Parts: sequence; structure tokens; C-alpha cells
Amino acid sequence: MHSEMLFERARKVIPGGVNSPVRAFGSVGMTPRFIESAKGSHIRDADGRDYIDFVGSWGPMILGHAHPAVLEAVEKAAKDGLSFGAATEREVVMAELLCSVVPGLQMIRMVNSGTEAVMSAVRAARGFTGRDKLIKFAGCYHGHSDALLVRAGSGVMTQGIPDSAGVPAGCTADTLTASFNDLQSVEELFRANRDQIAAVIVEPVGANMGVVPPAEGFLAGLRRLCDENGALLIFDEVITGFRLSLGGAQEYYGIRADLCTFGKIIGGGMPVGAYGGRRDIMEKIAPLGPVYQAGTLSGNPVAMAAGLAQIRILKETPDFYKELNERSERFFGDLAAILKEGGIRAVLNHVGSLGCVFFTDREVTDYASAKDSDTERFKAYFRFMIDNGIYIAPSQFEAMFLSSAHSDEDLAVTLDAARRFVS
Ligand code: KE4
Repeated sequence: MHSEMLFERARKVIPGGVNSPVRAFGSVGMTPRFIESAKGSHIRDADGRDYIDFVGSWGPMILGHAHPAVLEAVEKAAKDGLSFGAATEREVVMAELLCSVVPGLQMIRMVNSGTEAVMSAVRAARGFTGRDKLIKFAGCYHGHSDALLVRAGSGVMTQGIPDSAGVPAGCTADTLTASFNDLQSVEELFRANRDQIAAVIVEPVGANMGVVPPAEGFLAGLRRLCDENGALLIFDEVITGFRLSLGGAQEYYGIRADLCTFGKIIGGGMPVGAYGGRRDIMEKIAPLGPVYQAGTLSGNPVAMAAGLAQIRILKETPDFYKELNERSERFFGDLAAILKEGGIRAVLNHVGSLGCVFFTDREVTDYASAKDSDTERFKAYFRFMIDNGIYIAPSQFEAMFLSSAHSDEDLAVTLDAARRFVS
């Protein structure tokens, strides 16, 4: 297999043979597929095998791969030069477009990844409030900046313990961990750290512990607790932004965050992240204010062209999200029914075009219950599906991403493979 040979070569010169850990297929114990090309809802690997793709580059490909309008925009922009390290009109147009569709977004800064967006938003929150502590949630992933690589501290110690080598204890000491969908755990942290918490950061829909929707009232409760305690609410919308609706989770759930972060979809597949929100907070960012943040390729003209092309289609296609979300809800409902009829202990969590199968018979509402699922069963499911041409995330703790490019036939073939898995 070409993938095997490529993986062999890759491991000699790239840590683990991949440029991002989840791509190594470690948790499913297989050789990763090296992908050569993609079009629409399909990807093709180095051995010429075709798959229906439900990873979509981990979210960006909401229109499917290699959308003609996105490619054309990239080609056109590239002809005028790849990067200037100077202000360009496209960045103004992108900022105006994002602020026009995202509720409460008054000012925004482009960066180059979701990690960079979150790292910068946290710094903005700390700079604006003059406070150091941060609350995050077990099971929520916000990129790999030091302060966010934290494992829940032990029961007694509310302070974060680094979840990675190379992160000094001091970097996570101010990061407190609460339980997703558990407002009381947040209240307790606010009470124990009165007037010290700069912000609460949350994935409005957990999508990095598998998909875990917010319980009724959870996000509103976070808004209330932040207001009562003078803390900022940060929605990490790197996945949910432009995924659930044009206005992201803020629009979908009707809850206003003070800052929000973006990535993935807004880059159309190119390296783009962004953070923004209330003007009074963003005016603290250099060169206007004292909070420093910078980036050589931030607002890159080719990346802006790709993102603008994709977002314009999302904005201008009538009922884009209504159709995508309704089709996805039907698909996930059918998948859940197939697993149930097959007598498989499985729970299917989904919100809009995000979803995932947990092999468990208990509700999955937080990290603890997600971790309780049968990952060996997931491994068998993954292997069966990929052997049958269905490419889902190679980990239980990720999401399936549907796109407008997934045809009725793609979904029928996928459901048929699931039927054969349970039979
Ligand atoms: P990046 O730095 O990978 O662009 O974004 C970090 C990030 C921030 N916030 C959320 C909610 C995210 O989901 C991510 C990254 N998502 C993962 C997929 N679960 C990226 C895939 C990978 O790490 O290779």
C-alpha cells in the first residue's frame, strides 16, 4: 500500500509520521490513509481508493472539497501575489462580512489557526479584565496553547495540571476546570475564586469529546454567571462557527458571548483563524491597545479569498442551513435507528450537521460519560466503515461533519454500510 510506504518514510522525518496527532490513526490501530485528492464529498487515498468523507478536514469543508467557486477565488488571488505583510482590501471585506452576520461581533482580528484565535482571545480577556484565572470544561479542546493544555485538577486542587510535557505548571495554574453541562461546578469555581476569573471559555457544542450538545439552560446559565461575577464569556466557535448557522452558536442558541473564536470554515480550507467580539474589549488589542498579538501571515490574501468565497455562498444560498441541518437530522436519526434495530448499545448525539456515535447505553452529556463509552467497539466500527469506503474520524472523541456536497446516495450507501456492520 502506498499509504504504508509513505507512513514508513514519514515516521523517519515527522514526529509520528503526521503533522497533527489525530491523523496517525493511533486510537484505531491502523495505518493512516495518505490522501491524494478530494472533490465534493469524496476523498481519494494514495492507493487510489475512494471514500465518502465525513471528516471534511475536521470541519472546513461544509460545501465539500474543491468547490469551484473557492478554487477560482484562490487562483485569482494567487495571481496577484501570495502574501504582502501589509493591509489589503480583502481583510476589510472579510472583517465587515463576519461582523455583519455574527451576532455581537463588532470588531475582529484574523490569525492563522484556531489555537492562535483562542490564545489571543484569552489574552484579550485577561488584558481587559485585569484578572488572570480562566474556567474551561473537561473534554473541551481549544487548541494547543499552554494555558489551555490542562487536565482537570484533582478533586481538591481546582488548579489545572498540565496535560502535556513541556508545559510549566505556572502556565496552567490559573486554568480551572469545570464539568460540561454542570452549572454548579462553575458556580463553585466562581465562589472559590471571587473577582479573580477573567473568563469562561466553552465550546457551545462539545465536539472534541465526541459531540455533546449543551443541556437546556446551560449556555444561558454561563451567561448569567459571567454577568454576576464580572467575567467574560468566550464561545470557542472554531467548529460551531458557520457550522450550525450563519451566525454560529450565538445565533443558533440565542446566547450572546463577549468574545468568540473562529477557524476552519472561515478559511475555506486555507489556514485561517479569527477572534473578536465587543468593541470595548477588542480595542485593547495592539496597535490600538496594550494587549499584544501579531502574525506574519494573518489576513493572508489568498486565504481571505478562499474564506470569502465560501462564506458568501453560505450567506447567499437560500435556506442553506435549514436544508443541511434537516438532512443531517434525518441521517443521524436513521443511523441511530439502524444501530438500535441491530441491537447495538449505542447513543447518537448530534446538533445540526455535527454528530457522532458513542457505543454506550447511557446518555453522553459530559466528558466522564463520553469516556465511559466502548472505544474497542468504536475501533471495530471505524475499521468496518473505512474498509467499506466510509471515512469517519479515526477517534471516538471527534465528530462527523456533513456537508452540502453529501448526496442522498452518499448517505444511503453510508447507512447501508452501518446496516451491514450491525448484521
Ligand atoms: P487549530 O489550531 O487546530 O486550527 O484549532 C484548534 C481548535 C480550537 N477550538 C476547537 C473547538 C477545535 O475543535 C480546534 C481544533 N479541532 C481539531 C479537531 N477536533 C483539529 C484536528 C487536529 O487537531 O488535527
